Amino acid sequence: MLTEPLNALTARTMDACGSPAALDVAGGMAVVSPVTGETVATLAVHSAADAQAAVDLASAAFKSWRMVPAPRRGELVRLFGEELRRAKEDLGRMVSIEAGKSPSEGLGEVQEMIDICDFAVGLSRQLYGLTIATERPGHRMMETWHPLGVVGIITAFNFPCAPWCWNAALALVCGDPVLWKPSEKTPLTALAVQAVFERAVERFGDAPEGLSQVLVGGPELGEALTDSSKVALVSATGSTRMGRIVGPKVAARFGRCILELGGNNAGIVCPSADMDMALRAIAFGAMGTAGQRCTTMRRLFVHESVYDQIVPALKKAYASVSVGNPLTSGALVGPLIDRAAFDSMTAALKEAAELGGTVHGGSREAVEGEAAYYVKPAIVEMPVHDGPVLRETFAPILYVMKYSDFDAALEAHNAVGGGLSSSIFTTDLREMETFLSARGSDCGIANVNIGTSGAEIGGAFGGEKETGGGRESGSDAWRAYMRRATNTINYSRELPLAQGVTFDIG
Ligand code: UN1
Repeated sequence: MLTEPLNALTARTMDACGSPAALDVAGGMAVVSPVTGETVATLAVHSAADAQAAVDLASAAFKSWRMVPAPRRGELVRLFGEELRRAKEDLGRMVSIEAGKSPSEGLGEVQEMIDICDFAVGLSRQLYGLTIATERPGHRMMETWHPLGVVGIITAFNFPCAPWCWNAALALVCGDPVLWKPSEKTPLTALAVQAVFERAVERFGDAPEGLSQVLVGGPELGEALTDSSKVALVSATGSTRMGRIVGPKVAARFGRCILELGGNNAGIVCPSADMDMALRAIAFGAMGTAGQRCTTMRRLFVHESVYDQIVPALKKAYASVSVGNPLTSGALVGPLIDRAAFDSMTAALKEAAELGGTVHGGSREAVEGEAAYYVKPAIVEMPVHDGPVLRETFAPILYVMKYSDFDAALEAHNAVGGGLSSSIFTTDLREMETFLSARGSDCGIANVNIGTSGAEIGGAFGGEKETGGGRESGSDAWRAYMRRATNTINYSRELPLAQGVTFDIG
């Protein structure tokens, strides 16, 4: 039981995060919590002109921030990581209020931010390029990495802060100011994070004004970022539909893009799989965050010899999973974000049934009244790999298909638009290595004996095909936030031309 109204809890949590944002602006943008369907705040919105001013301020900040030594820039991110640790519980609660995540998942999202800050601090001393052998005597060739410019970050409701931080922590150590356009459904978490960032800025002392800014409002603010030649890189997380708009706009002005779009992630359960482990991994991958992760497992191919072993166990787990208010109940599955999500889930299940699918679950649950949308996750046994199975429906639906031939299963696995994440459950070395090979999973993330979701920050995160091709977070993703210069230095007294070309002016 909540001991206070949700809007009071929201105000108290925002206050604890240090956010000065007014939460009851007359005529402002309503922020609705999916937990109860209540409006928890009405916020002032930025105009397109405000966005232009923010871009200009960020451009000015770039001029000085790029000259600050990278390890010193890392110090700001180190302080931010410290402040995040202090604010973890409050930020996690904001994620739960705005996105409907369980406390554990809300805190997990904040932990991803802390982890990427730690990563970025180390990176701030490792932004190095290669020294390359030259064909000319008395010459040296090397690569230098320089700050790129202003980075625009567009984020989605389902991860209201971690993806911002994957981008921002790297961008800041790379010498780039950041401009954040959060989802209209989750602006409060963004404002809370910004307040926590401001605390780090204060302790840091001499960061330029406008190094990190948040733009609250509608699509016209995203457009201001995609259309401005002063925004060097746009990193956008969201639907493939959104990416189809953002990508061409940024490309038309030769800006850079990192796109992290929809997935249609699948698992393959092979005859030799550890069934208990597979069951648990699939349950989290498919039902966690109420099926609203871009990495959610949406399709499952099960070998015919183990189908009757694992599918009944899965159906049991689906029937018994707890669905409830994430703030009060300890339930594993919280609400869908809104009515539109519920409608698209219902429509997909109807379509699946029309194609011969057997639907288990999927009903609306009576939790928190008419304005909140809680559902029993659905598992659908499909006779065909077709229709809604080929699309991403952002809801907890797992389509299960039986297979007999591994290669055919692999082919079906790859026969969808999305290319984000994938898993194989096997203890057979041949199947495992085939899945990870050039003819295996075509996704940006390919896992063995773990689910499709819950990636660590140390790896590059993103996917192929309609997922957009971008990579964020760990590994060498930092390179996207910098520009590379190839430098050739002649320290000889001669001027030999490359490729043996002569040009003797006498
Ligand atoms: C997303 O859903 O946009 O791998 C990001 C995961 C998380 C990130 C998901 N670390 O599930």
